[in-house]
Amino acid sequence: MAKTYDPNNVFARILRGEIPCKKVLETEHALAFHDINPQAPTHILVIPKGAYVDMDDFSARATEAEIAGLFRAVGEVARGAGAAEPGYRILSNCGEDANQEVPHLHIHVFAGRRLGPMIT
Ligand code: D5M
Repeated sequence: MAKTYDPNNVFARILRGEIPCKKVLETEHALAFHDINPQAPTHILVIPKGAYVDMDDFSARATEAEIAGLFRAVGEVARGAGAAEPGYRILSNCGEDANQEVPHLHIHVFAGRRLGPMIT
């Protein structure tokens, strides 16, 4: 069953310009901004401009252009943050078991320190 998108979630409001963000990059299909509660020296969120709840929803419904646009933006952000060397981590929480807080797909980009082992 398709997930219902809440148009008043915080990232939808950022996309509409109703609340501010510290913007890193904006393209036709994606917006990147600094996480309000950073878990690493660099912690950026990259989101699609379309209304998608999570990776399940996005991978099922998004157009090829939206998918390419989001992942090009993730790559550009990670490189632009100077994160490509010596490394970075990308992560996306999906649903309750992953503790997804904001129901608009977002890709976390972490960099700038030695990251711990993968959390499961
Ligand atoms: O992560 C949701 C992330 O969203 C969490 O790291 C805080 C961040 N967040 C919440 N509100 C804002 C605003 N207003 N600006 C920037 N970042 C924000 P999740 O994967 O859903 O647990």
